[in-house]
Amino acid sequence: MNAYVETVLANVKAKNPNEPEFHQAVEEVLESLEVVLERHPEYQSMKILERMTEPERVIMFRVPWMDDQGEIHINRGFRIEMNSAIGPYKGGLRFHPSVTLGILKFLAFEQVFKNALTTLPMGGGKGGSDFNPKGKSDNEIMRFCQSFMTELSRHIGPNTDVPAGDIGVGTREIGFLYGQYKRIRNESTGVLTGKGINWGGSLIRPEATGFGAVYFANEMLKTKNTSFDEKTVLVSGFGNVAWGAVQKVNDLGGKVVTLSGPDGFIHDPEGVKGKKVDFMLKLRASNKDAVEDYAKMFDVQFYAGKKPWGIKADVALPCATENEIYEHDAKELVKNGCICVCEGANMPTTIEAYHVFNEAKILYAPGKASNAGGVATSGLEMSQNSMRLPWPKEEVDKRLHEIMIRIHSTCLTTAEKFGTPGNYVNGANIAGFLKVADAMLDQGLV
Ligand code: NDP
Ligand code: 2IT
Repeated sequence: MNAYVETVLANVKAKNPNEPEFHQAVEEVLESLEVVLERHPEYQSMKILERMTEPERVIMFRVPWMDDQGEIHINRGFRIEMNSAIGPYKGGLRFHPSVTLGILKFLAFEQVFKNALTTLPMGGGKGGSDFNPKGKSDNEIMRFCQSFMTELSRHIGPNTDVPAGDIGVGTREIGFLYGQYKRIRNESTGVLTGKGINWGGSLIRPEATGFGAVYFANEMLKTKNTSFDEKTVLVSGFGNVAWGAVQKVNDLGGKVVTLSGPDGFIHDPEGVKGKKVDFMLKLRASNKDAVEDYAKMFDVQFYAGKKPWGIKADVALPCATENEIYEHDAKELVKNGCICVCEGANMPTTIEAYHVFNEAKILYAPGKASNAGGVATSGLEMSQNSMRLPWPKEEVDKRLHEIMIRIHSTCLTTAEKFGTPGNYVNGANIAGFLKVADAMLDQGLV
């Protein structure tokens, strides 16, 4: 690492103790930027890295709510408004007991580069709460969402900050949040994305992250003159992103043989198709936090406490959460002949595991490029809301597909231009960085 990058990283670690995921995300980006900084000393003299690693604003708040038995609970709510150089803060809300300030800062940091890659005018943000939806009733979830939005509403707006879903936040939660925002502000502005179709949502948004990741992976496979046809595919997670990815792999002739949850993974050699795909929605809505029910329902093998990376396959699509592919998993995937790893989740691969893929020269795409289809379609939802005109499904899907193809080629041309052809990590980090950094330079000391 060059001395400037090392100093910036050391300062980030010192100023943000106990935030290992944030350190990891920053390190991965900075690793890619050394060659950019050599060619463009102005980014160093203008302290762009120091600015980008400091959120524009962090909001932390109390979320009191009452359960069905009348007991009071207090959770912590957050919104990280990371960077607004190219548009309003944009990014999801995560409700999961593992949520901390550091996790949301890593996600907000990634979101800045991802949103820049979409080519749409969106800055980066992220928020959420350590609230655990597991085992909660619909009424409890509603009361929590209403309390959360009562505070958040004063900080967001269609031209300021536009939240959406992430882990634990789907259309049901967005509905409760949106309803409360409307009551407080008396405005029907599309201030959240991922809304229901009848109240301002966009067709294809629920599927978009998974569809987009598979469109991206398909472009990667094309560079090796191959396709999804007859490929065996490992998917992790069983949530929104995994569900979209499974559908699109099936459309393109591939076969998904695994799904996973916090409890373990299922192996379905016949493929997750037809009514099994619909069953994924039931699993997600059950608030049970487990994938084992799939194995019971369809009589397939369940591996408790394990991840799916040891199963032989051609393609891996990690779609659950961060840091789920470690160095030994990466070695296993390579050993078993996997030719392409394309991230649906945010930062599922550790830096050491990424180095394994890089050395083995297999296709590997980081989430900030390959899962950008979700937020891109959120951007398209914002456009439709502003026009007050919904687009048909085909129109949204076509735009999503075009955006993913464009992100893919931007990654490859940028990687090539900066001396590491075929390296999607460098391509994504550098292209996203240049757009945001130049916007910041244009706007003075911001
Ligand atoms: P969902 O809540 O729909 O699904 C998340 C999945 O990951 C579930 O299977 C969930 O199980 C599992 N999971 C969550 N936390 C853990 C954990 N600590 N250990 C193991 N498994 C876990 O979320 P999404 O599908 O929306 O999100 C999945 C990933 O994709 C995340 O990394 C998210 O940041 C990313 N992403 C999401 C986008 C979107 O539009 N929704 C866009 C781009 C990226 P359970 O919830 O039952 O614990
Ligand atoms: O990580 C992500 O890109 C998301 N959770 C989607 C964000 C959005 O604003 O649609």
